[in-house]
Amino acid sequence: MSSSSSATPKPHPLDPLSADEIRRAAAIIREKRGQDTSYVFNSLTLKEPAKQQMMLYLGWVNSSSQPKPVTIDREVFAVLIDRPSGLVHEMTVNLDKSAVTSWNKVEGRQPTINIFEMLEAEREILKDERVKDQCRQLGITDMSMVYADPWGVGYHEIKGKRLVQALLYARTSPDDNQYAHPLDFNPLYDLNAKKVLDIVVSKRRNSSFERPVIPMANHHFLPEHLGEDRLRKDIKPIEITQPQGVSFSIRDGHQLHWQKWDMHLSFNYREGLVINNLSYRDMDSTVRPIIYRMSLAEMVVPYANPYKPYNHKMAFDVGEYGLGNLTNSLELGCDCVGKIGYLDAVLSDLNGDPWHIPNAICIHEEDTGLLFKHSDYRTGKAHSARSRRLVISHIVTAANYDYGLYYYFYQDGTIQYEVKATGELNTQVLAEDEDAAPYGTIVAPQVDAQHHQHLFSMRIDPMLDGPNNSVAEVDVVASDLPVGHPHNSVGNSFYPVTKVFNTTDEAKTMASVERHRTWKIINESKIHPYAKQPVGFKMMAHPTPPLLPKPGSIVYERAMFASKTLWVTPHNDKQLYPGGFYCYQSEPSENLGLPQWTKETQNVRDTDIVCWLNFGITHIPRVEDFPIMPIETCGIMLKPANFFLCNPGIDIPPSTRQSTKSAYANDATCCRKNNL
Ligand code: ABN
Ligand code: CU
Repeated sequence: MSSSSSATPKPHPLDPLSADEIRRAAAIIREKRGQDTSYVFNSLTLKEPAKQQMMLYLGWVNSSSQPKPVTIDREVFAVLIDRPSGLVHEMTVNLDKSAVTSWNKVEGRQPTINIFEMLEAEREILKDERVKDQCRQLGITDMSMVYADPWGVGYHEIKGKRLVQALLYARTSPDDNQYAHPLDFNPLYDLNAKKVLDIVVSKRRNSSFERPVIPMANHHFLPEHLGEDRLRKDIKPIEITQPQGVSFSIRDGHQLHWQKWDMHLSFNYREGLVINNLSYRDMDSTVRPIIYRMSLAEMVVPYANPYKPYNHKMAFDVGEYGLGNLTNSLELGCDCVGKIGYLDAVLSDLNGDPWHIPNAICIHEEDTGLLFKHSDYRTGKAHSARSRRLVISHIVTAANYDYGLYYYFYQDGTIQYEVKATGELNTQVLAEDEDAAPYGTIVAPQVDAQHHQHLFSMRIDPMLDGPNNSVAEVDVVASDLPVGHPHNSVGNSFYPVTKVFNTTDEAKTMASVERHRTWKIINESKIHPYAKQPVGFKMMAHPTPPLLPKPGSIVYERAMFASKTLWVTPHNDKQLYPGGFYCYQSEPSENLGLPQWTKETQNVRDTDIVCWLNFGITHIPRVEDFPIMPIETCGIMLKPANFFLCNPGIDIPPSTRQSTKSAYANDATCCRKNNL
């Protein structure tokens, strides 16, 4: 990632790799592998320095035994795949030493699939004679009208191969909505051998037909297809202007400053955007560290249909495909409006060459209504402060779905992460007389949008006023004293019950709406002078559905991270992905990631911890989600809770009619005329 405007002379240790660094790392690896050219570069990414080293570098901890490092070597973590054998090579390259410093050969594991492998798979699948023959049986002879979305298989009984199942669709024109014309068979394809291995034709469930007639009715949403006449004519422009420019600044390409917030932005092929070293400047100018590192570390989209081949639909869009790999290049004026700071991303392709995503990350400010207001009803004096948030976002396209991924920072210390799910429902074909219930909704004739969940896992490595933190669960309950008791005489009493987690086992917890459950990251060494409690930030993930597939199912065992709302683990530099590093085709019985790391009970109290906060949506598609889905949101929020000495936003200056350039709506058409 590089700033569109300025070059970075010397990288910060957490800066993503530059194009030049990617080129150099690939060259060092090529030289090391010599004549052997039977491999592709799966990923080349920054090997992040150990947290302990970074804390010294940042001055966030002091050590009498260890000096503050002035520079940290730039290291690259590379994953290569041999073709056709599928052997995986993990290599570490030290760019300062121009050397490969470690090389592991890994058997039986599948790394994240990248966009170049997906495009290659689609080309090969559509050339296959058996695929063409299946299309002919459905009455389709023009293969240029057929499209293949290569999905991971979840887990497959065929072992040792890098597999995708292709979901096939037809298009009536190159930019038609293909999800309106699903085909009824899925080729199973080996990415390393570049071969179709099998074709699975889905069976009709309650139909008199053996194969459906593919629905070819168009369900368009692009304006050029809808036609000018169908577009609304009564929308007047809203313009967002910031006549004095923006209130944020970006230093050295990745260091972001906005009012009292400071942070470092990074980006990688897997998690996409990563927020590092987040701090807030308090009223007395003390810089208070809050989070060391935060990212969307995994997600799973389990589908509900129990029949072949659809029971293999369980997308881990972070670990299987990579949010960085799936990131869009954003468009000024539509994806983000107003004055926008963009950062470009640089990833790598199958040859180990840099691959640029211009305008990958959008940084801007938004007015979010009132931050606070009070009117004195006696004097009529009112004071209102408007709330503004800093938005840092990127948008990913995961085949049919698109996810807007938004970090928000507010003036009162609130941190929010929001996912906006949009794009297109994943659809399957039905025969003319077939129904979809109870596993899907018929969103257009013969088009079945199967029920599913979107479950996300946020990795939050906190740093509240120091590296040692704890987590407390806070439930709000009615007093258990009977009505009439001296301490509950009229029965109104309720209170929060706080339980600090001591161990990884205690910390595996579920959301509870009835108990208004929240969690609090606290620093037990720092007692708030007024509240007489440890300083803290509360965490909320409401409303969070449970993972619906059953224990013992493939998806439950592979995505066990989603079976709890919160997990807390002791910090470990190697534990970044809650479904495991090699989650592509992971073995259910291995329970990779969080369940494996927490098999043994470990202390999580007053130590360096990581919180894994899960949230999501259970999506029963609506007809109105088709042909393109209006945004559905979910997310988490962190709020200071007895961290500051008062509302940290009280110093927001009042806004006025002049400062906001507000005006009455047009008299002739609106409210004032009607005295409203
Ligand atoms: N949602 C599964 C997926 C993501 C990206 C590409 C193909 C399939
Ligand atoms: Cu959905």
